[in-house]
This record gives sequence, C-alpha cells and structure tokens, in this order.
Amino acid sequence: MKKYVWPFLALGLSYCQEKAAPPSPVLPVPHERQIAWQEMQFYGFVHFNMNTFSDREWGFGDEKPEQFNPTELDAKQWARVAKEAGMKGLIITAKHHDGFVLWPSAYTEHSVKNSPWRDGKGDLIREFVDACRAEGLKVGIYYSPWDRNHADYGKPEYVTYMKNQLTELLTNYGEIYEVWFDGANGGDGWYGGANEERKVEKRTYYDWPTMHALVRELQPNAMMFSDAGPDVRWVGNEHGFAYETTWSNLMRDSVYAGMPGFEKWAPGQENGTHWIPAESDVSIRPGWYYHKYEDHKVRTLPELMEIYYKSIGQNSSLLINFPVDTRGLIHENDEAAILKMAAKVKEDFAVNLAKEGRFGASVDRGSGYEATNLSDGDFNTYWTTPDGEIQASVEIDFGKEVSFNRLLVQEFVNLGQRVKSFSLEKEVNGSWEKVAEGTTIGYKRVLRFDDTQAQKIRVNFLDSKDIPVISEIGVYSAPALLFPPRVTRTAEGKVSIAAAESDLEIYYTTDGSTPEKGKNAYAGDFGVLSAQTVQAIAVDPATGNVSEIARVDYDLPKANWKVASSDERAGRAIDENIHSYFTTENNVFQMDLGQTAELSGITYFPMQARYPSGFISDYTVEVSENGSSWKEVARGEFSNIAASPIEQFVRFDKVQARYLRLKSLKTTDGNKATVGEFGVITR
Ligand code: FUL
Ligand code: CA
Repeated sequence: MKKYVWPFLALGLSYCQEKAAPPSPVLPVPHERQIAWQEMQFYGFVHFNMNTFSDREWGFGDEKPEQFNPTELDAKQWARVAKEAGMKGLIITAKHHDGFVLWPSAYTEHSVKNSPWRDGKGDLIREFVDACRAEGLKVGIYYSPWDRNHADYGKPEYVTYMKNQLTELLTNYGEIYEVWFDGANGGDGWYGGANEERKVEKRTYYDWPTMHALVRELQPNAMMFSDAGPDVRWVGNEHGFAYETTWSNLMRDSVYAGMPGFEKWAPGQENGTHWIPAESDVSIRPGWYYHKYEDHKVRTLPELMEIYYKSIGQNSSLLINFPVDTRGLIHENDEAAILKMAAKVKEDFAVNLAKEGRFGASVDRGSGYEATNLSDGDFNTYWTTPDGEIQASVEIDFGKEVSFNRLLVQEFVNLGQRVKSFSLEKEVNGSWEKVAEGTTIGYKRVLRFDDTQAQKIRVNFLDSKDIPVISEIGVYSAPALLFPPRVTRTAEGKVSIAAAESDLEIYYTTDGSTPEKGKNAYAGDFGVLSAQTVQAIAVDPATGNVSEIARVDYDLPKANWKVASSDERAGRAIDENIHSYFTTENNVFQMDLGQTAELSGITYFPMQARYPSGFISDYTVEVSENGSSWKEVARGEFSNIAASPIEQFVRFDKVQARYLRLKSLKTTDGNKATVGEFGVITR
C-alpha cells in the first residue's frame, strides 16, 4: 500500500514550513466576473410578458398593448418564492420575440406605457428590480434579439434600436448580473404590418462585437449569455440537464448564437479555447409561458431532483423558470413544487460526513496544500500535488463505519478545469472496492450511488490535463426520495410498479384495502384483468419511512379491443399510454370490445402533447350489442377541459354492450377530435 500523508500528524512540522509555490494555471481560466457568478449556482427565470395574455409561447408581434393587463401583479411574491427556494438571482423577459417591452422605453410605443396595467404609468422592470434587491437577489435581464413587432427588423436601424434599449435597461436599474441573449432568431412575423418572413445572417446582423462592448461598458460585471457566450453558454437542451462529461472550456470561435447543430458543442471541449461555463435552463412546466391548461403539469419532485443533480451536480448552473400567471403571480402549484425541491436539496446535503473524517493523501504539494483543505468548507483552499504527479488519491477515515450515497467534489477551477477521470473506492477487509466513478468535475460534481457502508474510502484522481487541484470533498447520505411508486399496465393487463429509487421496497394491494409495510411485497408484474384498484406504497428500509399511497383504478384490459378505423395509429387511443394519441377522421371514435360486457361508463383522457388540439368539449356516448343498431346512453359537455385537460369520466345506467361510440359534437378549438386514451367503466 502507498504511504499516505496525514497532515493531521504532520501539523507540528508543517507549522514552521513555508507555503509551497502554487501550481501554475491550466488555460483557459475564469474571469473574475465568472468566478463571482459560479458561486451563485442556482437562480430563476421569470417568463412574463405579452405571451402570458395571448396564451402563446411565441407571439407573432401583432398583439396590442391593451392585452397586457395583470390583475394582481406582485413582483415581491416572485422574489420571496425565489429567495425561499434558495435562488440567488432572477432573470426577467424584458422583451421576448413578440417585441413588447416591460418598461416605458422611449424608443417604442409597444410597451407597458400603453397598456391598462397601472394606467400606463407602470414600469415592471423597476418593480422587479426593487423586489429582487429587497430580498437580496441579483437581477438579470432577458432581451430577445429577434423582434417580430418591429418594422425595421432585418435592417441596420433595428440594431440601433436594440442598442438604445439595452442602454436604457443597463443604465437605469443598477447592477445587472446577467444579460440573456436568446438564440431563437428570424422567421415570419408582423414586422410593423409587413406580415412576412425575414431571415437575418445570425453571425453578423446583430453586430455582436459592438453589442458586447456596449454591455461591458455599461455593466462590467454582467455575464453575457448566448449559445456561444461570451461569458456563459447554453447547455444545448431545455430539460435542465448538463452532461456526464461537461467542460467549462469551449471552442468559442467555432460556435455562434442560434447555430444549427449546437448540441454537438454544448458539453464543452477538453481543449476548448475559452472559459465559457454551461447554464442549464428549464421551465417548471412544459411551457415557458403560463397556460392554464398546464396547471396539472408542474414538474414533480423526482423530476426536479433529477434536474438538480444533472445540472448543479454536473458542472453547470441551474436556471429554473416560473411562468408567472395572468394575475401576475407565481402559481400556487409552481411555488409548492419549487419549495419541495429546495427542502429536499437541503435534506440531501444536511450532514457532510467527511467533516468528521480524517483526510490523508497519497501525496501533497507541501505546506498550504494539504488534504485537510478538502473539508474546511472553503472553496479557495485546496489540496494539490507536486508538479508532474497527475495520479493521486485522497483517503478519508470516518473513524467508524458510516452509510452514504453521495460524493461531492469541487475542483479549484480558478486555476483551470483539469480532471478527466476519477473514482471512489471503499475499503473492505484491507482491499479497495470500486463504488462509483466519474469523468469531469469542474466547479461541482455530485456522484449518486446506492447506500454504501464503509469506514474508509478513497477518491482516486486517475487522469487530468495536469495535476489535480481540488477544493472540497463531501460525503453525504441522502434519504431515499419517498415518492409514491409509479403503477403502469400493459394493454394485456400486466401491471408493473416502480419506485423512484432502487433502494426502496414496494408493498401493494388489489382488493381496495390500504397497503401496509411488510404485507404483500411487490416481486414482479402481475395481471389485472377486471375492474380492480391497485394501491401501492414505497418504503425506505433504512429509515422505515413510508411514502404516500399511489392509487390507480383499472378496468377491463384492452388487448382484444379494436378501434373502427383504417388508420394504423388508432391503437394509440387504447395503448395504456396517455402520452400517445389518435386523431379521429370524422369526430367519431368507435370501439369493438371483442366481447359483450356490462358497462356503466367510459373514460376519456384528452391528448397530452405540448401543443394539444381537438379536445372534445361536447359529446354523446352510444352503445350497441351488434354494431348496427345503436342507442345513446349519455350526452353532455366536458366543461373545463380546455383549461384543465385531465381524465374525464362519463357514467350512465348499466347496459350490456360490445360496441361503443364516443361522438364529438364540438371540440375546443374546432380541430378534429383527438383521443389520448379511452377506457370503460364496469363497476
Ligand atoms: C428560447 C425561447 O424561444 C423560448 O421562448 C424561451 O424564452 C427560452 C428560454 O428560450 O430560445
Ligand atoms: Ca477547501
């Protein structure tokens, strides 16, 4: 075994030693403003503008200022929620693609100054900035280069307009920490009434060098965001996920904002020429803007935790969006979701087990660079090795056996990002066993693995661009995410139950009784071939804690059903998957159950795609025993389906039938009726 350096024992000696020379940087390294920004890690987006009122994601530009009319706008509420969620700043859509601006700009009439809100005297950027400052949050500005309202878009005059507006935003509201330039650029629009398609040369049209220089001059500390930086880059997707391998280095001169195929560049490059770290942006709902019909689609706790670990845990900052609603408030569901996430993050990192451990290293650089720097909670103190010693490891002795499932590592990236590969091992009877491994580290990396017990662990730095320079190592035991298990069934009637984490046990019932810990453990899929209610709980064996109950009411399985249609996609309406759907040819959805059954109702799940269409609002249900003579058994409306497209239930008096028809008399948007999932009720 290698001889370990235990700084703890060598203390007396190192006391009188002079601090060794620091390692030389590995270029590129972050700028001061990037160092300040990287500590923020977590901040929020507010998408609130004309689209909130036109119920769109991308307005065309022909909207009228009169449409902008929040009834209870309270920027203080936004700031309070963000602060409580642990965010360090907020970025607002001062101008989106439709061109409407949230402040009384001197350069356009398409602004809050001509809206009914605050009688045209309001300045939303002012209210936003004041609210953020009161909560100690930093302020960011999203400004869309694309402008579908402006008559001059595509001409040089518009670029001057942009500069004028940026000057207003960056002079009148104090310190701005981030300026967000969206990559979506050019296409059709209203353009002052021209109603046409306008393409711009993305690389050159906006005169980026001068634009950037202007921002730098007015706000020297502001980070500029775009696909290509210059200070922070897009992560390349809107799921909020960085990558297993994520470099803060980027081949900047090979990319530009809005370029096709950017995904390929998004993870950064080991030999990237510039320091342009990644920012993961994601909305807390499917849309960036508020749509009432997405009130039930707010991201769940497991989804949000996945985002947290794949962004902040993978060398990226995290930008979560709130689609502020038409009242002008963060919706209750969104607030509840983000606070749950904040509480869970706190819980996962509540106790750093490494703090109580004794740190040693296979080698260190000498005085000032010992392994004890790894658990002092100070990012600016670090452990490193003598020049040339690229492979090294750090050992932690907890003094007694502990259980853990997270490893957190921070690289002192102020001297450049270096590590390409590392692993975690635990000691078992005097030899080392691998627990987990990773590639890049960067500002922060968190590895997740199953509960593991050990008294001694070691972190091996296996490959780096130069000697590893590590600020902190933390070890945590995150309580299992106790979320109700997910119950699913195939068309044949096979039911599977899955918990959010592999360590959890599952117990279930099918007879209507309440599931109990230790009673009827789930051991694999089982059949549910008639009307039955499946209820299940997840149990954490480590703590004995029990999740809430998952409950699904199943009815007849669908394997032998047939939709009367020549369209092969018709089966998507009965595939037990609410995310696939079928568009009817003539607003009639007709079914053959394959055998006669006693029916007392039907269920209709409207389609759940991002841009839904053809929700049935007025309907009749008809049944038949032979497929030729039909009888109407129900007629009515799904009254709130446009705003809330959840599963709908229609009940009628018990009737024997083999054939069924759901007829759409009217859809919410006049498009052909669609069916996300259809079912029957027999109980
Ligand atoms: C995208 C825009 O097109 C979306 O509407 C949204 O603003 C998102 C943050 O960036 O490129
Ligand atoms: Ca440290």
